[in-house]
Amino acid sequence: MNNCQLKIALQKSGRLSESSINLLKKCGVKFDNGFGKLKSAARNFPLEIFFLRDDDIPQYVEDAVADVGIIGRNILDEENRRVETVETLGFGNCRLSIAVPKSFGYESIKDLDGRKIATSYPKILGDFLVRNGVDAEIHTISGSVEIAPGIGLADAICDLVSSGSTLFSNGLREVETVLESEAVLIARENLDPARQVILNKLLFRIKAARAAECNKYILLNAPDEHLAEIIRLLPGIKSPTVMPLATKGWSSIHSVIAETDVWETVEILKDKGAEGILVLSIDQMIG
Ligand code: PRT
Ligand code: ZN
Repeated sequence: MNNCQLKIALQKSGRLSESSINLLKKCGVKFDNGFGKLKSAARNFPLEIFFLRDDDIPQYVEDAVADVGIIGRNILDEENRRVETVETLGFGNCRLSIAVPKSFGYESIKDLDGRKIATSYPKILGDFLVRNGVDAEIHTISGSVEIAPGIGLADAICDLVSSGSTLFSNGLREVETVLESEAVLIARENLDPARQVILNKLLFRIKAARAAECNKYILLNAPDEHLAEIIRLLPGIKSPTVMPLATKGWSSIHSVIAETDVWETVEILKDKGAEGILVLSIDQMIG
């Protein structure tokens, strides 16, 4: 029996945990992720899941303790490990930004010259400052970065932002975006062929699950005189399915549409006389 398994590291508890677990579940991987578990073996896929702190994942992957892992791009870029990014995952979106107190009078990046910036991301910030010809002092702290200006520790901060409410409640204003981040799947270098096969299988399922998230299945009835225009509006994967209805002069059209286009397209379809429009979620989409 071939008992080769791919070892994947996920964040144990934090902002990426739930989405990482859900992604594997959407890929049809069944496993137990009970509270406090450190590792778990999938029941129906050759995968072993480790639950770790996010900051530790790049090193574990580099050292081949895990074969692949899911982390924020921000951690990956800061750590500079010898690992490969194999897929972007579309969750955990945030940006690493520079923010200054509202009273700062910030006009351009040159205003940071000679200033002190507090951050947990000294490498990414340092590279950004060099690229922009700014000579500022970086003060590395590990947490609660947003309070640094208020307690006189720094003139500005560089931290992760998603809604912006942390900056707002600390009287800070976002002035520069240093990095756009999202969760990524990383893999160790030189994966052996047996594990590469398992990774390819997993990647195939991840891509199908991600494509499904971005698309909707649409069904509608339309008068035949507008069929040609409607077919142009709904190109689908290859082309839409068109079937005659029992009512003469009408057809049923089935297609796939980008989630972002749904409402605008539905409005046009209504103008073309479409009726009984159904928009459904897709579980997996294999092109
Ligand atoms: O315990 P462990 O080390 O595993 O977790 P952690 O506490 O270091 O990380 P965690 O769970 O906070 O974040 C994990 C990853 O989620 C990060 O590395 C990012 O890739 C991603 N992510 C997405 C975020 C945010 N959004 C985010 N908003 N990580 C942190 N924040 C923090 C930010 O640091 C700031 O304190 O949220 C605050 C800002 O949020 P807003 O909504 O007020 O702007
Ligand atoms: Zn962490």
